[in-house]
Amino acid sequence: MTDIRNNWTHNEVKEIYDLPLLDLVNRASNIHRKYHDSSKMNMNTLISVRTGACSQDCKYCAQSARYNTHVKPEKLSLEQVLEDAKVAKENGVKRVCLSSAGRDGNRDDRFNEMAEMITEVKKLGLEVCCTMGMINKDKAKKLAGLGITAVNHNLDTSERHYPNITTTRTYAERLETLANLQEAGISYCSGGILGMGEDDEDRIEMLRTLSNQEQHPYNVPLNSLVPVEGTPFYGKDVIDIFEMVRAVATARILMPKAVIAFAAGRTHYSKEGQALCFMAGANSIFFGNKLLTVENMTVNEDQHLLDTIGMVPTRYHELTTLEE
Ligand code: SAM
Ligand code: DTB
Repeated sequence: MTDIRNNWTHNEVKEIYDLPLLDLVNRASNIHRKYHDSSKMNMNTLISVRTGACSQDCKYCAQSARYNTHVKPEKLSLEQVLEDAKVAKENGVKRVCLSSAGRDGNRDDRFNEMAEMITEVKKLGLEVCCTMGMINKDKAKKLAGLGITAVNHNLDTSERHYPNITTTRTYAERLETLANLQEAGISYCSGGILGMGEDDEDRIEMLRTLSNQEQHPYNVPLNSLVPVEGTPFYGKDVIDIFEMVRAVATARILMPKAVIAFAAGRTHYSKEGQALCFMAGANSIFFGNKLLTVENMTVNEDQHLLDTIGMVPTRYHELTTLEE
C-alpha cells in the first residue's frame, strides 16, 4: 500500500498511535529516512510583526486582550522586520514566519501591511511564511501571487475539544481557511498544541483530520503547551516528552512528505528528549532566542545540539523530500 494517503480511519490511526513507543519510533524513523535527508534540520525563525491586543479568547494565548499577561501590544515597522529577518539569515535560517495577532487576516489594512512585509523580506533571499488568522479565497489567491512559501493556520486540537479552547471561532472556520489555501494552490502549515487537557482520542483525531486533507500540510507544527501566566491554561502540567514523541512519530507516518516541526515548548525538555523527537521524524525547529512572546531554546543551545547530533540546517530552496 502507498505511504501517502488521505483516507485514514480513526482505528487505523489509533493502531499506529498505540504501538509500543520504540516500535512506533522505529516505523516513523524508517519512513522519515525514506522521504527525507535525516541529517537536515529545517530552521525557521518567528518574527512577531503585530503582537497582542487580540480579540480572541484562545485559552492558551499570551496575546489575547482578555487576559493580563506579560505581553504589551506592539507593532513592528517594516524596517524593524527587515532588521530581524537579516539577523535570522545571518544565523543560518532559510525561512522566516511573520506572525500577526488577530482573528481575521482578511482585513485590508492588516493584509496590505503583511503583503508588503512578505514582498520585502523575500527580497533578502529568505523563504517567507505568515500566520495571520482566517484567510478567504480572495486573499488566498493574493498570497499565492506574492510567492509565499506557506501560510500557517493550526487546527490546534480535535473538533470535539475545540470549544474548550476558544469561543471566538469555530473548527469549521479553521478548516475553511485550510480549504481556501489549498484551492489557491498555496502550501500551508497546520498542526496543534499538546497539553491542553485533550486525551489520546483528541490527538488521534487532530492528526487524522490533518492527514486526510486533500493536500497534506507542507509543515505540521506540534507545540507542547507553554503555560503563560495570566492565561486560563496557566498551571496546566507540561506533558511528558514521550507523549510528544508519540505524536511526532504518528504525524510522520501519516504525512510522510511533510516537514514535522517540534515547535513551541522545547525548553520543557532535555536535549535527549528533543533528539528522540528528531529520531521519530521531527525535522524542523524554530530557531531564535524567542518564539513570539515566550523564550525559546537559545541559538547557542540549538547550535550545540545540532552539532552534537550531526544535523545541519537546510539551505534556501533545498528540497527535503527525497521521493515522489
Ligand atoms: N493569529 C493567528 C491565528 O489565529 O491563526 C496566529 C495564531 S498563533 C500565533 C499560532 C499558533 O501558535 C497557535 O495556533 C498555537 O498552535 C501556537 N501557540 C500560541 N500560543 C501557544 C502557547 N502558549 N503554547 C503552545 N503553542 C502556542
Ligand atoms: C506554531 O504552531 N507555533 C508557533 C508558530 N506556529 C506561529 C508559535 C508558537 C508561539 C508560542 C507562544 C508564544 O511565543 O507566545
